[in-house]
Amino acid sequence: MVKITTVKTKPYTDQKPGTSGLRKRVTVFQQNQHYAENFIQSIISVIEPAERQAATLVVGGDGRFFMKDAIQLIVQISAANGINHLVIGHNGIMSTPAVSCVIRKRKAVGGIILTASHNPGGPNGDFGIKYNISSGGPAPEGITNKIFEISKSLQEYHICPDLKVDLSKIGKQTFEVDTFKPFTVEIVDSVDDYAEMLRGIFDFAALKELLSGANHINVRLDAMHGVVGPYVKKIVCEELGSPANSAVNCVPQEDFGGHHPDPNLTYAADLVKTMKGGEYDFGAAFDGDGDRNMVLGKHGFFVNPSDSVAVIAANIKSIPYFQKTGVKGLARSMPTSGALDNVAKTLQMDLYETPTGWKFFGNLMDAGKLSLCGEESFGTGSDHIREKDGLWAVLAWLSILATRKQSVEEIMKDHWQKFGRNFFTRYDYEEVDSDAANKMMKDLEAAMFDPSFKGKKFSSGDKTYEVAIADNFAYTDPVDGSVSKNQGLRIIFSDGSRVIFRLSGTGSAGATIRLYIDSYEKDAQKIYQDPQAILAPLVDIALKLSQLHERTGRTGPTSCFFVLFCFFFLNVCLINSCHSFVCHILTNMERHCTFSS
Ligand code: VG1
Ligand code: CO
Repeated sequence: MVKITTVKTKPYTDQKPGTSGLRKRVTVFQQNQHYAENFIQSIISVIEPAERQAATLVVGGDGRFFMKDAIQLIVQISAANGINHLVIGHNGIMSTPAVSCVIRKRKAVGGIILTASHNPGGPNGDFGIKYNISSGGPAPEGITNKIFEISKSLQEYHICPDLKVDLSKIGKQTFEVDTFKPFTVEIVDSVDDYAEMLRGIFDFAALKELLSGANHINVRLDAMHGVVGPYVKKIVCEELGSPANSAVNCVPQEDFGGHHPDPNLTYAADLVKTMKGGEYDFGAAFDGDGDRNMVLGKHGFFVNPSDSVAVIAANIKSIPYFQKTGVKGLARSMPTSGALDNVAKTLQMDLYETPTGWKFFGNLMDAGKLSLCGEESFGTGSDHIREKDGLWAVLAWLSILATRKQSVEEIMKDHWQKFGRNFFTRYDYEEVDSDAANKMMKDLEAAMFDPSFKGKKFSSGDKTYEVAIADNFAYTDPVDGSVSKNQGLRIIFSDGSRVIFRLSGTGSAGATIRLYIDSYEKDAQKIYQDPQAILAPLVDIALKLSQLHERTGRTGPTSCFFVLFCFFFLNVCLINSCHSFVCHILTNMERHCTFSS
């Protein structure tokens, strides 16, 4: 019989889940007494006691430092609170999309994911705990608010301190706990259920032909020492026949090898460099927990994430799953470029614009209104689960390559020709003083809400933009009517160009201000223009209007999309054979400007 102990504790005031769970430095979880215990108890407390004795919870994480400690606490606290059954990934490993898949398949009441996504790991890095509900999706705001409320008044938690499970042993372990029904911990293969799901979505025979048939393409996939490694190995290499050396950094590490497990041009620099060599036709990288993806074509041709979802939408019939389900609707987060809107309009599909964060897509999917969605922050996914899904996105792209028999670059350029092009950039100002950031947003909002603001003209160089709409984005969920306010300050000009300011909800220190710029060009003659030149006047206007630099004491962003511009140049100039000149610019610009999200 395992003993239950009730431990007295003091509530914390800062356990408010952000865009995607509670994220803090590892030291915050480790050094503050009962910090992790309190939050885990607060999560479990939102599950009705009456439900718990029939409840299954799925648990898994991205392998980062402190994950195994947190899982043992979840086991001990679940048992003491009368949860009946836990399903845990082998050695604790399970990607975010796989947890979503397993919650749905096992009809669990929910799941707990241990990850801080693309944030660095290790003893001085970040840790995170996220709660997902029975649909498999991140808990909506109604539930995360409840968790936060409980955490602010928590006086005690229940735990079975002597209960220990062996996370390395696949199979069931059962324990007698007090008067409860026997408590079962089931350790499952991290990949099996997820792989089976993908087999039902894609044409694996066609993908196998593409990756290992007579006229196969060469791919390079970088798991960045995150959780997706075992998935890539088993599915892409073993099953679809891609050679073993086409997948790199596939062993999950507690500190991600000391790197940021962030799939973008800065942090996936090794992949970019390898791709530039021209040996590979298709490249991709994933983040720590496997929900983000970056897609590259031959010679490092970069696919902007806002474009990626638009291309998948325009070619959606290449994926057998959608032939079966039909296409119910499309969605993007508000700051994501309007590339998807152009596809929706042309193909006469419904388009939804939601606040940042995957949790807002869930209701639309559950209600049968949404099939495919994406975010500018390297997230793409569909209603096969309720999380964004990095490997799914890669197989979606490979399905399009298999069907169209064209290169990534040809497909992208063809898309711009047909739908026009959205030029997009994002500037991140990380770890700025919170008070300064809040004040800047408040003052900017006040200026925007002045009645004279609408219709006002702003100029930079020879460009003039007239304000058509200025608001603080609020979203009313079309399914349950819930309202989410303060989702970003949005200025839309009369030509459709947009400037957006938003405070990040995933940082672990200070505030992060994000500035997003989106500008659309339909003229086929102009779609290969220098994006930097096109966006520069809007950046200039945005910075002047907000006084962002003056207010934060910064002279430039911590990171931005400029590197992306360089890659664009590289491609154009490769065609014009001025390769070495561009490489020179590229190296210089990379030195001055990074991009992360
Ligand atoms: C960021 C991105 C957002 C994404 C979120 C979680 O949030 O902007 O699009 O959904 O991270 O992604 P924010 O609030 O910092 O802008 V993940 O892969 O970190 O779970
Ligand atoms: Co992630």
